[in-house]
Amino acid sequence: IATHEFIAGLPKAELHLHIEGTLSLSMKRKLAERNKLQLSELSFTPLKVPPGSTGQKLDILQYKMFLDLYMQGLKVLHTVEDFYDLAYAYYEECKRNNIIYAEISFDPQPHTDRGIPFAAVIEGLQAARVEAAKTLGVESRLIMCINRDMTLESALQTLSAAKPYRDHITGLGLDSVEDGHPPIKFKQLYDLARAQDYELTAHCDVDMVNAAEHVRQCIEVLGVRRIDHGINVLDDPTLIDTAIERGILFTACPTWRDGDPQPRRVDRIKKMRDLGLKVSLNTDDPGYFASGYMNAMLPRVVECGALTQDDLVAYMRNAFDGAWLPEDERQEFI
Ligand code: ES4
Ligand code: ZN
Repeated sequence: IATHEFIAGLPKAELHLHIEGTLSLSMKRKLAERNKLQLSELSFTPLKVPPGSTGQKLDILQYKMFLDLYMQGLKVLHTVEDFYDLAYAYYEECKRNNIIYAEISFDPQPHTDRGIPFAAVIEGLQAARVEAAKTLGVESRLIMCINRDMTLESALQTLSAAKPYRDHITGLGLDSVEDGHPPIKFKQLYDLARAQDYELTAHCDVDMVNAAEHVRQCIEVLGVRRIDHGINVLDDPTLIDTAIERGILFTACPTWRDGDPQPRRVDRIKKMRDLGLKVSLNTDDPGYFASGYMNAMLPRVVECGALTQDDLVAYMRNAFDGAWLPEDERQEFI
């Protein structure tokens, strides 16, 4: 069976997806217009990688440029309805991509910092989540991500703001600019969240300074069960053993940007799996990356030789295994 059809027909789970990273240019325009926002204040620039950029230093610079663009873009989001529309558009993509289960990250701080109430963010996302389950049959959970380049105090305030909505939020994560913001900075936050029974994950983005040390801190200091990206676990053999022992799931993202010659990170993702680490495949920020949604991204990952159809099934099984679902509900998906 041809790759595209096989992938389209495969029931999928996505565990690493930033809802603000699904903002398409057309959605940005629609929301900017609805909220009567000055187009000039906001960025409508598509993400494009300059030719010939492969060095690690350059990539860190480009990663910051991407996050700037992402932080500019999310300023179109103001009302409950905006968050609803954004999330519901992703759920429709789930339906089209045969994603039957999704764990969706959102970043409260860049919204609350602009004066948007926490309530507007979570109420819009939660309403879309309920409607998508009912109308589209797409099940999902929410992950609240803390921006690690902001202060611990801001993170703790955000956890407090989430308290009235505890039932709507399944997990806690850590994202945004990693340089100079090691996981250990948030030990107190993770201890509090664990006491409140949140599921725990954190980004360890690819090729940051001290990336393997960050993976170690996530596992040993923050006590996460999953790591978003975390590919630099490969740099440290004892860490590989620890991750395998604890059954850590790595939510990898073989995405590419406009200008990248091929899917990024595929060789290392494959190596992780060959070593016996648990890995799943995800689209991260499909509104910004040229790789787009699952049914567009996965065929190219197969075509570049990194994995077979059987591998794909195994990766998807890892995703369902690592999903934050009660066992009885998990069984319905397998
Ligand atoms: C992100 Cl690719 C990536 N890395 C870190 N933080 C993020 N937030 C949204 N996308
Ligand atoms: Zn991410």
